[in-house]
Amino acid sequence: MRRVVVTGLGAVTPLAAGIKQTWRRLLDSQSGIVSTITRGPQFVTLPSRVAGLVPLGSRDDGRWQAKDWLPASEERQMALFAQYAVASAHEALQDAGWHPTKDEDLEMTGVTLGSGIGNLDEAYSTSVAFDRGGYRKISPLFVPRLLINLAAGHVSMRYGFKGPNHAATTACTTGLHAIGDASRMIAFGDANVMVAGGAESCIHPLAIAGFARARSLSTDWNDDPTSSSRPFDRQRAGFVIGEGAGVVILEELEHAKARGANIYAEVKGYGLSSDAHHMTTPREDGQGPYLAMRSALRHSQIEPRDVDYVNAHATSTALGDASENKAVKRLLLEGNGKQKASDINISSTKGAVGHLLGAAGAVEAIFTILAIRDGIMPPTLNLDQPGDPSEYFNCNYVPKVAQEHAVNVALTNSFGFGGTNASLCVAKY
Ligand SMILES: *[C@@H]1O[C@H](CO)[C@@H](O)[C@H](O)[C@H]1NC(C)=O
Ligand SMILES: CC(=O)N[C@H]1CO[C@H](CO)[C@@H](O)[C@@H]1O
Repeated sequence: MRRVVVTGLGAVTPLAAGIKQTWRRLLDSQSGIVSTITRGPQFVTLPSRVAGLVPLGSRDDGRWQAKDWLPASEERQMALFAQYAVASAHEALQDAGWHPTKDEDLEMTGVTLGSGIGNLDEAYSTSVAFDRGGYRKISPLFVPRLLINLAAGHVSMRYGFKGPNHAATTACTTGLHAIGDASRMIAFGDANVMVAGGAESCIHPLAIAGFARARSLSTDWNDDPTSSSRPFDRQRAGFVIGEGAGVVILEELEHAKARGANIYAEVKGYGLSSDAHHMTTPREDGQGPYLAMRSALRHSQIEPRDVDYVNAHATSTALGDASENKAVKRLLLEGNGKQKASDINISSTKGAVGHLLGAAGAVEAIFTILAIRDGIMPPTLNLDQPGDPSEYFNCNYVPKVAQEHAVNVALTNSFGFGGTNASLCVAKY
């Protein structure tokens, strides 16, 4: 079996544009959640008025302005989610030092980069323009800016990568599916190097209205944005929508060693499952997440007791966090697992960045990889008091402050609407 390692990281998140600043701010317990009411009159009318927004400004300050990352011509052609993806891919490729020019290298380098929602802004504004002005109002760039797989397309065009080009779209599992699938493509021999991740930017009143109607969003903390995303906390009351992108460079182990690449971690296993239950609500017993994690560990040939850290999907919803908690405890305590719940170390970084939907799995995989590299577990912000006793939140959730602890093996989870669940197992190489 060909082994797969991680050799580069890149991200744009509500904490910063760039992974170094994002990680530093996360470990400093800072929050990227802000109020949306300055973004326009429609935002003010919505029940949820908080979001994880990518901070605007110059790249030197860890902030986002497209011109620091892309030429103006490309910026015009691309949706914002694709811009975040291309910027993150650029950062990750630089980090990996992978700049191939030979045909055989270009043919063995591929891209899997998805998004959950895509360019809602464009669909909305073009619909309105078409309704008012008809055919002459439609931009020739409408379709290229709309399509979800164009983020992957732009990355391959920019660098000439001729290997697999793929875009998963599995709601909030997208980013993790992209990385897991890419690791399989390398293991199977379709590519030696894969640029893999997810991107999202749909902080549009229509998206917020839709998620609010589905009763998924936090509405209780509009006046106190940094407190609004509170995974596992007793007062959690819905997720906070966020935007950004995460991209990792995955590489076949011998290929990475031969070129002396810096190896962050190894992808050991990947599990996928489905709830087969309901469109938006999880099964209470956490059957879906349990199956995904169990299969990730089985592929990894790693015992539950050897898992040092879990980066939870936990989005700060009442049902979702409780069902994942149940699943994690069931898996890690069963058989020859850990002795007791308090031996389980698990945190949700969504307290700091909110829920990045299609980008969440990729950004959180990066946090998990950095936890392994640095021997530090990122905190769950706003965890004042774990949920009520009947929820049995009795693990170590790394409340509020990062904890230093060697992490050799970690799981990172992502679950999406439609009942799709995935888990990735990464380990120190
Ligand atoms: C959980 O983390 C703490 C440090 O915060 C550490 O003392 C403990 O050993 C960890 N538990 C496991 C099972 O790794
Ligand atoms: C049991 C469970 O949580 N499964 C879920 C997988 O992911 C989504 C979102 O949390 C749910 O809709 C599924 O039911």
